Amino acid sequence: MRSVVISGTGLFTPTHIITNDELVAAFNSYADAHNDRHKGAIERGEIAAVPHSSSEFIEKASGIKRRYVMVKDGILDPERMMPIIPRRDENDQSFSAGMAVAAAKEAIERAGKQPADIDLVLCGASTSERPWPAVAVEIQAILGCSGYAFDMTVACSTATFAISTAMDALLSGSARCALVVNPEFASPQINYRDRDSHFIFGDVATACILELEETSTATHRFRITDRQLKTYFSNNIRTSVNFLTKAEPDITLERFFERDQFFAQQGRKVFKELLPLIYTLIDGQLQKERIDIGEIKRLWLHQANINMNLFVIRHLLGRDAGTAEAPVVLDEYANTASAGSIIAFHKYHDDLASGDKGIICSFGAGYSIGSLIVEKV
Ligand code: CO8
Repeated sequence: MRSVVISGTGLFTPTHIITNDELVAAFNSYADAHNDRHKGAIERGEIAAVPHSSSEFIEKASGIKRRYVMVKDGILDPERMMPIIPRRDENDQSFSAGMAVAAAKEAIERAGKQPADIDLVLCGASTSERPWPAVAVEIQAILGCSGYAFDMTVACSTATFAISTAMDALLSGSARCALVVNPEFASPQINYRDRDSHFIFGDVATACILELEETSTATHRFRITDRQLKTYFSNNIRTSVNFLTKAEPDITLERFFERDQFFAQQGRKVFKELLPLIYTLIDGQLQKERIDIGEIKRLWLHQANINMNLFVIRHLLGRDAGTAEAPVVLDEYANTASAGSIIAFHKYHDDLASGDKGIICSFGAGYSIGSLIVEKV
């Protein structure tokens, strides 16, 4: 039977860094100014005061120490709490395409391919700069790829779902070589005035080249031996930003700054509901493939929250794992939505030997879970 390999990966990391301390200082200045402005209403009990955020809480609750962003200007301004991103002309390259192309070039080189070898470009991210023309088609044109291209999203599981979609195309013969890119430009979608979520996301782009094993020549190739995709509807991680907002009868500028126009979640509920779904899916997948967890050399897990990952690891292994076994990148990158597990895979796979097995697993909004068992060729 023919098999599909990931034959190259790439990573684009933005240059601007925001530490927890910087973010918290801006939030607390915003909170103080807000509380001063509404002192009377707060004292009368009409509105609640905005409590301070803290770096200690963020690191303990999430494991995040800092994040990269495409644009830092404006985010730390307590009067604005939003990046300042001038509108790009339609003839200018989009941010997402630029991020994706940078990651793609590294993946193409590592796979030993030329852009013209690629006849399918799949661009998948949690948020998109525009609905159409597809960013994937723009990326296809910039790189000079052939064939066809399209965008897709399954929130935090977009990368694993896109890899699976690319596999289908390769196995059916509708493509010979696929590029999957995940430009996660998350920072403008964060509500920097919301203490519960102002620290969660960072920007990044990842890329993977997929092809049939028989055409691949790269040194580091990973055969995908099994894939499990699963979704369950939940509003616990949600954004309601959409093209209908501007048609609402009582539309105002303030409406665009309301909570539901940004990323919002019930973090505790997500924790409680999603965890059992994740380890049940992985347990079932290993059982189906008759693989003992002891044979799994590496777990490249979704990078949203360190405590979630520790929980999944303890359930699967019956013990804690070192970072060599289950790499952590969220301390440096924060939650990068669908790119997280791919950053971990990209940075921590070269040392594995032929025959070594690992799991790339993403989970998040939807709810959605995508789990790939891979084996080094
Ligand atoms: N500073 C200080 N204290 C705080 C802060 C803060 N910033 N925030 C909350 N607190 C307080 C709370 O008020 C609460 O106080 P009290 O106990 O007095 O009520 C206390 O700290 C505990 O609060 P929580 O219960 O909310 O804290 P948790 O321990 O649950 O941690 C987390 C919060 C970190 C959000 C955690 O719940 C979490 O990470 N959950 C999992 C979430 C997850 O994995 N989500 C995945 C979403 S990503 C995804 O699917 C992609 C979506 C699309 C992305 C779009 C791009 C933007």
